[in-house]
Amino acid sequence: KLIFGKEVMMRIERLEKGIKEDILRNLLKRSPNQYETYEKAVAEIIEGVKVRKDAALFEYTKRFDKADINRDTILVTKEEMEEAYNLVDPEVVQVIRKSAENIRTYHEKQKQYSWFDSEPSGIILGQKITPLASVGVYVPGGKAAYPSSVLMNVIPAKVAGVKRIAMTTPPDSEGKVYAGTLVAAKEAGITEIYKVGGAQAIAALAHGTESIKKVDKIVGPGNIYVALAKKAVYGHVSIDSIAGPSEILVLADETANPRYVAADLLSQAEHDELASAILITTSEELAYRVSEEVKKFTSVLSRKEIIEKSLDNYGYILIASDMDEAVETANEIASEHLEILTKDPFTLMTKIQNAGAIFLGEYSSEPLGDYFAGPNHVLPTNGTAKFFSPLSVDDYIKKSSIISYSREALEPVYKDIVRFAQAEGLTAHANSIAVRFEEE
Ligand code: HSO
Ligand code: ZN
Repeated sequence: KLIFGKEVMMRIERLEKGIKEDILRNLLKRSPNQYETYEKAVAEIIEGVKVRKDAALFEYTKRFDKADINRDTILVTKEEMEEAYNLVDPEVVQVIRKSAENIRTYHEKQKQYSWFDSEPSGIILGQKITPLASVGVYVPGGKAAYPSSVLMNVIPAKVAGVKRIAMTTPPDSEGKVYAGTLVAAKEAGITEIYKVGGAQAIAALAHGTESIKKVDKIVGPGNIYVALAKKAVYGHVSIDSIAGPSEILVLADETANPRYVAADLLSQAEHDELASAILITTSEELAYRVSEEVKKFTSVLSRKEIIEKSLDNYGYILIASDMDEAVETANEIASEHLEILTKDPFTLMTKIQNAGAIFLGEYSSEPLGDYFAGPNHVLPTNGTAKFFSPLSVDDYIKKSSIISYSREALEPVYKDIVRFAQAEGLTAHANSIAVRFEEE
């Protein structure tokens, strides 16, 4: 693309009506939709594991991961865990530890507690919080395995009080799993780790096999097979929401540092060719300077090819006529990550309705949240921040309602309830209340 005779990497556009609609439509294209081609294969794998259990699980692992796994080798051993610690740089282990601590501290604050309200009349109402008994965490293999994501998925479950947390991750052809995954798992506090991946791992977690006991909920990112398998077992077990490609939206005025803005956009563009990086600014000058900085940085970044593709497909620099227009557009896009780099970010933040995580001020670049600050980096993508929240302790608990009335509390209202039940034509309901006030 040429702008004023200079080649730039990111298109710059004025935020006009038509443009906005085009962008929103383009962004939605990123959600995986060619499901049909994989659905049949996934259904077969799930059925195979459901019926033939371990035998099918090991066969699929041989077929898809080229690894020989059996009942004796499926579980990661103490020795393998030690070996993993030898493979990971001790300084990285230290950072993982510090980060885990911050994640724990943050999520502790999300904890909900059971409550009971009692009235003198003899009414006790309440809500009992119970952690899920067992959770399965899926961790992708090889290139897509992020130790930070292991922490983000496991620690809230630990904080919630989940007793059994099982992890599955695909082995390489030698039957080994990624050392970073193992170290992060151990630091997060889990050791039940199975060397299986793909739809077959999801099927095993959902239905159980001789080697892997069934869980109540499955979380964690994966490729399309894993995502579809999770969808297919939903209802039989619970699942988390299906993660889409990463997104960043930066809201900036003329006070923002263009180098920082460019660097932050690139941080998410490097994730994936389908990732999206958008700047919305009220400053035309900033727009052009960011575009130049993006180009400079990209030429020296290791994931240059991915960045070029993602910016080409889903990168935008948009010039808004004022901040209100910028904020309105940001709310419509409902980005996974939103950075506010303006004079007074906290005031602007109060106008943000839709965003997975909001980063304020020039020292709060997005990777701070990916790795370290403590809030979860598993966030709603693809516009779903309009109705979904970050992964949290809430995802690992459930609630039961508590109801208790004394005779004295029920007597003055029992006829009302009987009437309500009769109005619905449910005489057994009415009787179950009335019987308590009949003379014997
Ligand atoms: N930004 C990603 C998470 C991540 N970043 C892991 C680095 N490692 C979630 O959108
Ligand atoms: Zn990231």
